[in-house]
Amino acid sequence: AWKKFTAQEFSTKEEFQAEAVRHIETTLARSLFNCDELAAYSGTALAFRDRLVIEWNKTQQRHTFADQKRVYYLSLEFLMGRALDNAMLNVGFKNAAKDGLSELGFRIEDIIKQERDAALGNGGLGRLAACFLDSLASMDFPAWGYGLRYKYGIFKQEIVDGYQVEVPDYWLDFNPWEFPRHDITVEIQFYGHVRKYQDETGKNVAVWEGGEIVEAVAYDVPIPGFKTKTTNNLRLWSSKAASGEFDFQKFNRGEYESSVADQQRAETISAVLYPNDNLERGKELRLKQQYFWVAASLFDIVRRFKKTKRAWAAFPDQVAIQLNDTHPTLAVVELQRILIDQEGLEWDEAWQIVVKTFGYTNHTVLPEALEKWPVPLFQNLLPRHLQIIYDINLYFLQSVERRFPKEREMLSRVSIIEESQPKMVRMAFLAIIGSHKVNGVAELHSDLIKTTIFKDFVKIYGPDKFTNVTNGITPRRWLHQANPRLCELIASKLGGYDFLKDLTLLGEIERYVDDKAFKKEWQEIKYANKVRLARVIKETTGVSVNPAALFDIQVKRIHEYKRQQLNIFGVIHRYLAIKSMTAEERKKLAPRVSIFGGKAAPGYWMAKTVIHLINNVGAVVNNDKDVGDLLKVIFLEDYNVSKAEIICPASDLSEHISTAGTEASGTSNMKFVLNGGLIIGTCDGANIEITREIGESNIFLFGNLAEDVEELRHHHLYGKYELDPDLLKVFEAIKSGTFGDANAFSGLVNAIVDHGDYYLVSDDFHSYIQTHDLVDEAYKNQDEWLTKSIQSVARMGFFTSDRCIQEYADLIWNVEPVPPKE
Ligand code: 26V
Repeated sequence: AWKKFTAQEFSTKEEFQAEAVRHIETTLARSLFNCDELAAYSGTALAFRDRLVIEWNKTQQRHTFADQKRVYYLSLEFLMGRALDNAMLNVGFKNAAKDGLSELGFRIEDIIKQERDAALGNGGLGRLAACFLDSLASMDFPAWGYGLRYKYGIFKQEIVDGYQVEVPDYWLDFNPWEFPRHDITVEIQFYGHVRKYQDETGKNVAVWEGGEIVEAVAYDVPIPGFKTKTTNNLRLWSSKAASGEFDFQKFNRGEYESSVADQQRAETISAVLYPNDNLERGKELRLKQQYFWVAASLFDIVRRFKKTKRAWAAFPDQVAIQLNDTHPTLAVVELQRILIDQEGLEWDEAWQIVVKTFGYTNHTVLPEALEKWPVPLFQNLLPRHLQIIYDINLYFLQSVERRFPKEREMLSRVSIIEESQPKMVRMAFLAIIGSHKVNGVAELHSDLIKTTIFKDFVKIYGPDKFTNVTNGITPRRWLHQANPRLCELIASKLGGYDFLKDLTLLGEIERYVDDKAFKKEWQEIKYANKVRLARVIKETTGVSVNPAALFDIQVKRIHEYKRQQLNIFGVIHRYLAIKSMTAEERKKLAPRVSIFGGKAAPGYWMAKTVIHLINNVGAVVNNDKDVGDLLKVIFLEDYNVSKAEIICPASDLSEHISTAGTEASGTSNMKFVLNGGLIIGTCDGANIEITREIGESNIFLFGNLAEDVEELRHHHLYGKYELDPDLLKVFEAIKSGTFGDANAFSGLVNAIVDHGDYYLVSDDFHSYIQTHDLVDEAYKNQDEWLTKSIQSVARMGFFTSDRCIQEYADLIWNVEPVPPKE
């Protein structure tokens, strides 16, 4: 019999040191005499990893025995950031590590910084998936994430002479958080053809033959819950050449070069994350990534289900699959294919199972972001799937025709196949038809999809198929980890850290809005967080900023709809105003630091121009003696999750200023408010619900409403309209070369002047400037500002991702937690 083995469970600093040192000396084969920060990181990570792995194994065993319904979250992006601090805080014993490291001559903050970000995502959508994993584990749900193990995550951004330069992010050098499962592989087929025939019983049979095979290898990442032993699994698939006989034959024929080339081609599938956020380009490799990942994941899920030896009809009682946007929509087709082609189910029986299994979350209404694939490309890469899509479409359109015989024009509008040249497969429609629930990510957004892009489907299916789950964020990373001092202050008043598991408990701190000592400490913590950010700004840009100035921050992907251009035009307006002031007038002004950060998609010229302009404005303003501390303009390079952890706690004001109706939710708005920052924003996405929760007096709203956007756009194109005079002055300054070569920015200006100002920058400019003046006034009264800050934090309970996950569990998945027996 095997001896029961227990890994060393440290709880004191000495025990931690023993474990870390053992790993440094044996696992890493390094001598303690040349133990640098990277080695200390590795030893620390491995010591905590051991603890994680034990609970991870137990959790998986427990979930298997419990034999309850599991959730599978399919996402092409998981923007995880660093894992060590999260592991230490979720598992506990961070203090043991801190003291242990300190004795060895290291500061824990420096050690944590050694880790590379796991940046397998573009922005909000990928970070949401990461927050959801944290909540699922913290709430004891039996849940797995499925994604792709990109060799290169989102590129690193460097700023050279004011321009964005992209550098590859090779992050896998040393990654202690992943476990390769070389025994868990799936063969994935591409290309080939379909042979159809009738078998001896007269049944129609389709066989997908030929083509090529690529192998998927599983890499598992443990996801620890907070204050629970539940440790869930994130399974990422990596591609490699199939190790079957095929390439051996080639090899034996002496085709060494081409067999190596085949291998390279196979590995290309999981090589790189597509860096476009909200732009679909219809590249074959992207469709290959999608099918590769979906087919491997479904094979895995089906294999697990089959071990329970249940009838197929029970599949939706055991399995809930959530589609994070349309990227995994092929899963709908793949499950239908498995059921009818491989398991021999009848079409209708199979289709019922499919629809009960899937839920689809929409994350955007921008038309250029909606996925469509050319039929010829599909036909070539996935011939059997295209046939099944045609059948799904046929049965769907037949039912629509029966129910709405008088509305024949509706058929072409709702068809999965767009009758264009070439024909296109509309993935969102396929996702709706293949799911039992469709949700948007904030109230306005969920209403908009029902009245615009999916209007016909609401008529067809009724309103109950469509629902809303407003996004949320995990307070573990975005408060506990990012802002330990604020967290500690709150815990001291609430008598512990329970609020990190039930964020509505934050409401209790509102009792302290008039407590002078509390307020003072609140203010000091914000100041300290600003000092911390100012240090990063100095180190990375060389610019000194005054931590007493108002920190005004906009960090997110650069996109025209998010309107960083509105922000920088506003900054220029402020600069021009300062220049024209007398010394007396300047004295009355509140000093400001305008901070920007975010990546532009490499092919998105307009977004790159915005970055260029911000940097050029900074170069002028930051060196203007007339301006001094009154205004500084900073572009922080390479905005990512770990930078966000420093930035969010350091804002006085953050900007969420998208054209109304374009930002599905936004989630950084929640991170900033949770850390005591106020918001300037439009009536868009989750800003609306944030306002409802924290109160109108605690937010600076401005601009046109979503309901007015269509008419304004029409007016720009066909009516007579004049641009905002203050904005025109800003354009004059740009055109006169104040911020360098005017030609460089003519496209940006002309989009507004000549091309209809699609994002309504001019329409909102006046209201934006006026609202910033209100901000200045409000900031002068620090006591009231602090009241707003405290009240806002107290009322943010709704925006925990735990609440979202509970809503998904109740409304969409119908799953229960499987808590550990203590
Ligand atoms: C993503 C990609 C990735 C690369 C290839 C092409 C492509 C095309 C479309 C998309 C969809 C992006 C949708 C998205 O990121 N939406 C964001 O989702 C956040 C979480 O729900 C939400 O907070 C943001 O408002 C929304 O923009």
